[in-house]
Amino acid sequence: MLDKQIEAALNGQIEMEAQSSHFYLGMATWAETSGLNGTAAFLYRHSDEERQHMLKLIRFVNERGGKAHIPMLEAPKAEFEGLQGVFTTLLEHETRVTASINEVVDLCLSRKDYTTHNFMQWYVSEQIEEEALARTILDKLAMIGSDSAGLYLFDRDLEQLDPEV
Ligand code: OFO
Repeated sequence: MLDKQIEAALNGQIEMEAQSSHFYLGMATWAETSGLNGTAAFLYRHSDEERQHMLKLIRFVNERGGKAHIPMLEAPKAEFEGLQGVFTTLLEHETRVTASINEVVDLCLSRKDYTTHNFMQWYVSEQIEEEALARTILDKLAMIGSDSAGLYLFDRDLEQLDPEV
């Protein structure tokens, strides 16, 4: 049976992953309507992957005798200050997600729930990759600046990039 405090923390994480998916959907829509189809494709895939992260948690909570709560979500941001604005917002959000995952891991250790601790390790590794990817994208954007040929190639490359590297 899942410890009640752990169950609440995992439900909080379900909300964060759902919110990530929702936020990235807002970014994808912005990109698609700004003529950035490669970026939109990347962000739609990212949004789908966040939904998978949420589902994985939902199934875990329910299978361990807890009850997953499907949260109400905050409306995603619809306007951005260009691609820099999108990926800065994304990195800030992912940093919050990482902090939240670390809190769940801490709680697992203090409650001696090694099963959930083990399950959460996948999320710990995933966060390292997601933050690194967002930083690489921001570095590339800083290099490109306002060069339109560079932005065209950046958008085209993002179409092929897997958010779950
Ligand atoms: Fe679920 O990895 Fe981002 O938020």
